[in-house]
Amino acid sequence: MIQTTLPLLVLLGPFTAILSDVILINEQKNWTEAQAFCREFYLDLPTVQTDDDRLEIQKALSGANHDTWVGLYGSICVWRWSYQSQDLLFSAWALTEDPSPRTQSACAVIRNDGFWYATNCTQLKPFVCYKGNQMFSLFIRTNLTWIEAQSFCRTKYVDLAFISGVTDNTDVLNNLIQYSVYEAWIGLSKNQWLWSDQSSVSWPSLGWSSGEPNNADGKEKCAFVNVNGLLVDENCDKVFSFFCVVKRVKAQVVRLAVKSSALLDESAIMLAIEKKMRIILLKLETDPAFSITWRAQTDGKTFKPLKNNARNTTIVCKQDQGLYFKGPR
Ligand SMILES: [Ca+2]
Repeated sequence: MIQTTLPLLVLLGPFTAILSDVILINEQKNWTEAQAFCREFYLDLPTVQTDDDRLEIQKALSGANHDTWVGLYGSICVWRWSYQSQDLLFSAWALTEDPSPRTQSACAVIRNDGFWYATNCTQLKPFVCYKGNQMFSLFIRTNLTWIEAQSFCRTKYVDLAFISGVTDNTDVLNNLIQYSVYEAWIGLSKNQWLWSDQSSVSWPSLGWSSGEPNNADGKEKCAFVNVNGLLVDENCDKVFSFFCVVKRVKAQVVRLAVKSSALLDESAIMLAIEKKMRIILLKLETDPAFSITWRAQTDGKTFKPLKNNARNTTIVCKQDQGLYFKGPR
């Protein structure tokens, strides 16, 4: 007996079927107002980290010639390493310290007891530079503020001390003990860059304009992109036009017919087709994070027998016109 079925296959997922678009809002707002506007009417200020992001920004700007807010801002709530804005995976806070976000002091020193203490960034102290490859260098001749020390270390070496584990901490401590230093800045502060949509910051791929971020007057905690699509840190109270992220969900519906000479085991057929579809989609899409779901017919079943045998091909895939999808950005 020939049994032909006509099911609907729907491709729809929380990640894959989402197409992200950026639009330009031609209203003058400060950074906080711009963020609130995007979050109320759209999704968020955009993350501009990859070449694709920069291309999308340029497209949204479509020849307009002005500076435009994006979602990058300096957080004072999260402790991060100065080096590549890395998260704090290892810590050696002194027991008396409160490294919670409520702490007002926003920079950290290592003391000659080997523990870290939060303190005011504007104090003048010796400091430890990070030379790369778990190598450190202690500077005691000139005491600097945390920002000055960061600038010095970034110019001369890699960054302020980046302590990734016990061994690093011991190495730095031994330097302090050797030169009888009470305490010194390490590269830990609560004033690092974050994206409004919580994307993690990939420091090496951020496209800063030349000489930026320079945190002029210590007040530049937000970032805009200039006409070249490059990032510039700026006072958050300045007003600019801004970009918002708009996301649309798109689904691709595929209708297919299956020819079988026996009664169909629906679940086995569905599994086999899903496998086949995954192989096809993986070839089409660079990002594998799509999902496939089946659409039930009005009778609650996925497949239903055709009344005649007009369709006699083994598997027919037909893409509906005008629908497409794209992987997550
Ligand atoms: Ca600046």
